[in-house]
Amino acid sequence: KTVHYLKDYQAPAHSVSRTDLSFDIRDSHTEVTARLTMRCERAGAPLVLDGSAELVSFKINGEAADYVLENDKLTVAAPPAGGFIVDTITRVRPSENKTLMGLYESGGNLYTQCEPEGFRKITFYPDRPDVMAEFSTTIIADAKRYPVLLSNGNQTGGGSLPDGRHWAKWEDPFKKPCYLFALVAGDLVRTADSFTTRSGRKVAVEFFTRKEDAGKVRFGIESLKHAMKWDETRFGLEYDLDIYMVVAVGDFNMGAMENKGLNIFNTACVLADSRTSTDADFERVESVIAHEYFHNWTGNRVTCRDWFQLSLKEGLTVFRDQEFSADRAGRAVRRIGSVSRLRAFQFPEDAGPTAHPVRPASYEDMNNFYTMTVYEKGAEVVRMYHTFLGEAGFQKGMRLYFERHDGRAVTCDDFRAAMADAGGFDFGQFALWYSQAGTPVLDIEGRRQDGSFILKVRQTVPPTPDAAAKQPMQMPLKTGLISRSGDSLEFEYGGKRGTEAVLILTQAEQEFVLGGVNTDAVPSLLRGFSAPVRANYPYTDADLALLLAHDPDPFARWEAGQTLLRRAVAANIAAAAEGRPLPAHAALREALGHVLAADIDPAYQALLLSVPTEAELWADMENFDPLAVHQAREALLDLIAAAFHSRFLALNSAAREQEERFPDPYGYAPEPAALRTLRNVCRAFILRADPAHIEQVSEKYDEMAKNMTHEWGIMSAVNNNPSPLRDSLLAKFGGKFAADALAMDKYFALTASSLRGDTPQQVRAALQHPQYNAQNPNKVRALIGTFTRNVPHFHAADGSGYRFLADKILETDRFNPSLASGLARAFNICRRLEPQRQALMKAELERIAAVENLSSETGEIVGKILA
Ligand code: HT7
Ligand code: ZN
Repeated sequence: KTVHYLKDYQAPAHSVSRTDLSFDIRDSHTEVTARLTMRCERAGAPLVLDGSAELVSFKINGEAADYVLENDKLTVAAPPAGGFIVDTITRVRPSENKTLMGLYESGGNLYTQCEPEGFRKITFYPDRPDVMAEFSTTIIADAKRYPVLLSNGNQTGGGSLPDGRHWAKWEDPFKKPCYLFALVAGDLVRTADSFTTRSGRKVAVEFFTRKEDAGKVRFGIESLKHAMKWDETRFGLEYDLDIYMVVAVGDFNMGAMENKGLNIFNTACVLADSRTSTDADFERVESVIAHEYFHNWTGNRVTCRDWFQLSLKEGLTVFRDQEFSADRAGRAVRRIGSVSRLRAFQFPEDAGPTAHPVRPASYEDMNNFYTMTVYEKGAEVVRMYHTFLGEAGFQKGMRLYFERHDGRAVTCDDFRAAMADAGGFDFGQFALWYSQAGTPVLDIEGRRQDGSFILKVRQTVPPTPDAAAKQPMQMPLKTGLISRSGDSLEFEYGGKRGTEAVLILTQAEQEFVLGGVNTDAVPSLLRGFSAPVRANYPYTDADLALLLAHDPDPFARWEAGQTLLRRAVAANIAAAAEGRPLPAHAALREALGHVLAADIDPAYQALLLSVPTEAELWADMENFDPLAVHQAREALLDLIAAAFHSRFLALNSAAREQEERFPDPYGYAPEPAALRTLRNVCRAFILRADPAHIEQVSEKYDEMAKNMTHEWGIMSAVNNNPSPLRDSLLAKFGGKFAADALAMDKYFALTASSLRGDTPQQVRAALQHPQYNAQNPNKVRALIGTFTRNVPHFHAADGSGYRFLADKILETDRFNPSLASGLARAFNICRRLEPQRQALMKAELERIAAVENLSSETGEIVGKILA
């Protein structure tokens, strides 16, 4: 195995100023002709090109050249000094390529995916992001089979050829690394629109889909135009080409790809209509469309020097898409959603065998580093700059970043330097956020003393597999104080008086004196989740109830409720372990009663009523039995459902009445969507308390199923129901949406998430369903991925869930290693489980590791978990 290290970085020995490509698409294969205009940048260095395609011909300056081809590297020992031309011809077979990397076929059309190292599957090239060139692409293909021929930049030529073939030439005037190259050829329908930039340039906006999906692009187009406008208004950034194209493809490994001027999207992240998409799907489309668009500046115009710097573009662009979504609708709800995701998925990654810093120090396979840490923790790191500098200071930093680095490939340190220089702020210690893995823990105590409130903060960063000893980090701790009567208290800090302050943590142990406090106070800590840490404070339940009722910071208020709920689950676990009756949770019930009565945003109310997921609850646990945690959580949900049954019924009908008052009540818009979120929370509690209610649901299903959000909410609420009515409802759902691939993903997810005893058999049966396709990542994630989050079935005590997953990983690894290694991450939890399950999981991991020809991607993940 080859491990790549950040410390070994060397600037490229050869640059490429122009890349002229020609794709001759034939039925059995595609012939790729590449002309690279190169220059030697380090005298005497050999020329090394990456490539795994079938090489037909290789010339330097028009002459056949001597080369060695080994381990997907072509080496010319003594290339010319100065400038020279490399001409290669390669042959690729897209219909045989099931990895969905490089040039591949999906539904008869051709698409590319080059990030991070897919370009080398197409031709021989210095496949690294710091080699940036101007590209031209000529595509020649049968005009009937491939009427649409697209690549990056602007179309500069095209026409008909003999034998029913045609051609198109595209030129991209912006220098780019090859990972941003894209080509699409196929029979696609174009939906056109336009956007006029703030400087008055008209940009053509074109979306391409299969014919049957053309009716689902309107929302994506509107989202793009909102994103273009927002980037001008909030970041001062304008689009630079004359055309922006988006292509939807059903077979795709991730959400979408920001290729210059030609984004390629997983259908799940661009297509939406309210019959087949939930409100959450609409929101995802809006944010992914925005994310890819924002990459045009943060990623494409300024790119990464090397793949270790991936968070330079991804963390920053996630921060930008989060801010866009927050500005569009519901800042508080969006922020809590991002924090929940981080805690449920990134915190476990940071505490497990695959933990790595935001800027990893090494990798075996780069595909494994498109992680929650690089993306979501990376976005939190960017958010901390923003918290320290404020909006104006942060934007000044962004302007300096573009001034210094436009058109270049740079590092996270360059970004940090721009923020420091623009803001006049010392971000020296802040570098540790890029090099230290692990979620910092803050143990905080508070006391009143001589008219002040004193906070003592101890900071520890836990050991991770890459490093045992850690240094304290620089971070902002946004803090307020709440009086016993629920008022926000004023205090003095840093020479200012106000109700909130950003305390700057830098040391392992630090005291902060908040002056002028002459009354009893409860601290409101980590407001807005100002740093990606775990914060502990010895709150009493009464303190938490006070914060839940009165904290003006929506995150801190929600967090107080979550802490009460976490404590209630913990109390259930302890009682069950000791054979005691479960507690009655009177104080929690009282607090939830106030939440139910509060006149607040329904989406926020829904969040306040949500019990932390198992993945979040496991965060504080070692050596645990997942079933015991699951049962304790279920018991708490049962108690809440029973205690407030009539309130949930009333809230649901009140929300329905409000929803029906909207002019387009069932189309997507943030306000009715918020009501539906609350209604679906109510529905789940109602059917939990009264399973027999399924009969009414079944009778009235068609009347209630006003759009996919309603259908999804109803189906989720009945999904664990033991009645055969649940099976007939699910079968009806499957029949109704049989022709819609994305809606069928929901059918498979429902099948795999049911807590019913027959779920494993139903999942196996679904593998044979005519609409299931083991080569389609959306389907595999909907069925198998969902199953890995079904706690009682995946963690079945006999190990059958683990065995099932291992079988699927091995099957998938043979044709799509990225998809397989993603599935393997479900085993990350291994060493934190109780010994018996740990042994069962380990046995499956060892079975995978022993397989000959296992991919390096899956091998890296499995190897780290077993290490
Ligand atoms: N930058 C894009 C990454 C991506 C990708 C990576 C590996 C394999 C397939 C892939 N498809 C897209 C996505 C993004 O962050 O915008
Ligand atoms: Zn991205």
